[in-house]
Formats: sequence, structure tokens, C-alpha cells
Amino acid sequence: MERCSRNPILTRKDIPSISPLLTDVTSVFNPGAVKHHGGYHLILRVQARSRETFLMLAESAEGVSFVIRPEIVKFHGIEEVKDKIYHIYDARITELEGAFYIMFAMDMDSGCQLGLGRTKDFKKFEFLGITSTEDIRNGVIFPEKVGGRYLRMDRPNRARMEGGPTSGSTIWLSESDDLIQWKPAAPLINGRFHYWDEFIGSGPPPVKTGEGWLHIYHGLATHFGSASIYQAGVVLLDLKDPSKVLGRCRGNILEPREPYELVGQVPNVVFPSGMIVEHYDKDGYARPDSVVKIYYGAADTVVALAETTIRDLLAAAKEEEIPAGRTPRADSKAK
Ligand code: BMA
Repeated sequence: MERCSRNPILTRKDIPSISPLLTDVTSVFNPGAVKHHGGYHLILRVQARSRETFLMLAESAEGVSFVIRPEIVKFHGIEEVKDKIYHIYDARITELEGAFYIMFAMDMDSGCQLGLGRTKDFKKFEFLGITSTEDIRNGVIFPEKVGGRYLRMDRPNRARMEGGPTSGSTIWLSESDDLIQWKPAAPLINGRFHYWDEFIGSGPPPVKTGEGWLHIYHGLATHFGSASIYQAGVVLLDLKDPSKVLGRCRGNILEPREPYELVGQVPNVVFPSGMIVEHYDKDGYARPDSVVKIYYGAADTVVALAETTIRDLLAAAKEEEIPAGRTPRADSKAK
């Protein structure tokens, strides 16, 4: 992965003030990304001084210099949700059947839920519903139906300590007929205790390649003396049966190294959430030599960009696997 020389590409200073909710904001991070009509779109997580988070749209002609639309993305229909929504954040965008589906985390009294929005033009956004019934995060929808069903990856949350923050160590494959009601189909990958990815969650939506579904995820190494280290890795799933894992990287492919990744609101975090493949072949497969842009949140403070190719990601996914350890702490203590 090669970091953009202009990193971080977005900081709090780039966010226009929207009074009274967003003035002199604290941070901007974890963007969803998609390319549409040749233009790059990011849906940003913007955090106010109240620690409320809002989604905002950024647009660019070349993928590095972004202009931020001076408004909060409003999903029409979300006001009908009766329960209090504290934050919405970490949008993942999937182009599917001629529309853009946006899955995001919603912090509510029932825990974190996964909301679904849709837009066709990045002007009007509609809210389609809450798509979860348990505490869950990092939901990413596949860009096409597989075996006649919609698929997504998601990550149920467990408290690591009684009453403490939640995380998880298993990414699941879930399936749906209508994109709203989802049921778990199969556990896909588990955290690898003792290694770089003890707790895990999906990054951007998976990409179709000739060798399988290529998927970037994040992994945390836990440290008791300080915060966990968030890194990125890659996994390859069978095209026809994505519950079959064909390969998984041994080491991470991106880890906090630069000052803007090491220092900030939450130090030592790279959190990939947007992935743009520049070239697909005529049958819709990502070309091996295509440049891939990975947009990520750094230290929960800024947005950064790193580039690689499909070929390099596939090579990383085919590294020899680390033998599985025992179940990570979170799940062994989960109720
Ligand atoms: C995760 C999520 C992300 C965040 C990361 C690092 O649990 O809350 O949104 O970027 O922690 O703080």
C-alpha cells in the first residue's frame, strides 16, 4: 500500500460550519467511497464538539482533492424511527442494481444497529429501515446477488468487559431477499488471538475479481497498557459460495506508522471504509492491474488515502495462513 503524498487528504479544517450542529468540528474520518459518472464521492463521518456524529458528502474529480457539500446528509424517512438515535456513522456504499446503498451504524439504546439508506444521484437520500435486531456493526452489502440472494458481511458486537465498549471477533455472512430482513448464513472468519487481528470487522464492500470476492477488513491487536492498534488486512472468498474462504493475509497490509495515524483522538488507528477500483473488465471483474484507492480514517481524526493494485491485494490474500489460536477473550466471556 502506498500512502498518498498529500495525506491526510481531509482534516477538520476542511469541514464547513453548519450552525448550530457543526461549528469548528472535532474530526472527520471513516469515509464510505464510490465512483459515479467518473466522479469520486465520499460519505464522511464528521464529529462535532458535542461528540455527536453526522454524515457529510465530499466530491472530487480525481480522488484526492475533495470539496465538501455544506450540509448534513439527511435520509428522508429516518425521522419516523421512534427510538432515539444518538449517532450515525461509518457509512459503507455499495452500487447495486442501479442505485447506491449506504449501510451505516446507528447508536441507539438497544445497542448499535445497522441502518440502510439509498440514493440514485447523491442529492436525495432515502432511509429504507433498520436492518438488524441485535448489537452489530460493520455491515457491508455485496454489489450483486449471489445464488439469488442479497448478501452482506456483518460483525455482531460483544462487550469485552461488563458494561464496557463492544467489539467482536467473528465476521458473518448474512443473506436477505429484500435488503431489510437479514439472517445469518455462516461465520466467515474469526479473530486470531495473539496476532494482529484479534478482533475484526469488515472494511469496504467486497470487490469481484476473477479469483474470488476480495475483501479488506480491519483487525485490532489488543494491548492492556494502552489503546488497541487498528490495522487492515485482506481475505478472499469463493465467487459462487462466499461462505468459503479461499485465502487470508498473514500480516496486515496497512498499519499505523505516520504521525497522523499514530496521534489523534484515538491513537494508532487505520480504519479502511472506502475502496475504489479504477478498472473493471467488460464482464464486471476488477482487472488485476487496476489501481485501487483505499480511503481510511486515521486516528479517528482525519481521512487518508493509500493505493495498491488488485494483483497485490490478491497476492496478500494468498499468503500462508497463521494457524488458528484459541477463541479470543471477547467471545469466551460473552454471555
Ligand atoms: C470502532 C468504531 C470505529 C472507530 C474505531 C476506532 O469500534 O467505533 O468507528 O474508528 O473503533 O476508535
